[in-house]
Amino acid sequence: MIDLYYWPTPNGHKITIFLEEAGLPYQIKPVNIGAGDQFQPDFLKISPNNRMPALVDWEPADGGAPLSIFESGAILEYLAEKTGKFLSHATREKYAVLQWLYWQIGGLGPMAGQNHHFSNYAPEKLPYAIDRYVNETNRLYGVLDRQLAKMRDSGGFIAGAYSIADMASYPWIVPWTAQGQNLDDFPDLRRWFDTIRARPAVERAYEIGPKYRTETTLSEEDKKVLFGQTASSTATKA
Ligand SMILES: N[C@@H](CCC(=O)N[C@@H](CS)C(=O)NCC(=O)O)C(=O)O
Repeated sequence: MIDLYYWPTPNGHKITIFLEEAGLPYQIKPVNIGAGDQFQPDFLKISPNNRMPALVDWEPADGGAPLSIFESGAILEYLAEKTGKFLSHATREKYAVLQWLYWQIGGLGPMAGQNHHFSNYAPEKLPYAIDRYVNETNRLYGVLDRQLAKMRDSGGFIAGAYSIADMASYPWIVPWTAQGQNLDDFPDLRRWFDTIRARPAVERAYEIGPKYRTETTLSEEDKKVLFGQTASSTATKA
């Protein structure tokens, strides 16, 4: 059995998509990040960066003691290796996927995340910051669209076959309106997005969120917990 420490955000959805696609049994351990659950000492033992998702596999692939992992990319890679699904063992195919997985983790996620922050949550509307991240998100959408155009006749997904690279990027395209983007400007991204959205496992993954969180925007209390964290403020909470 796998315990998934989860809250319905783009990074959380990545892992429920994988688990639903692979049909692995799992139980959700909700981490209400607006209420500060990510600072609970037991959670910090698993995820020292006070971020979800995190995972504990009670029956790990190596047969050893329970294994905990934080960072969504590492979790996706682990689950893919454990199940033999959505990531090839063959060197070229494997790195075709991993380069795009890391592109999402290091590029699309952080840039779109800052876009959400400055466009939707920052108390001041700072045009320079908003333009910077809306434009960078736009550039990354263009990169992804061109890659998907190349793959149109060889599987249609980011690295050809459906993989953990697609599962990582898809949840960050879902809020495209809030990111100031127009999906219709990116025809291959639109095709890919509609294909993934229609997958039954993805539909199931997105049905989990509202069981834990009905509000889709952050309250003022949530913002106080989430924004302005420093080394000393998070250390005292731990
Ligand atoms: N690079 C991390 C990012 C995880 C992340 O930023 N999680 C956010 C929610 S999407 C979180 O837990 N935030 C809690 C906080 O800011 O204290 C990953 O890919 O797992």
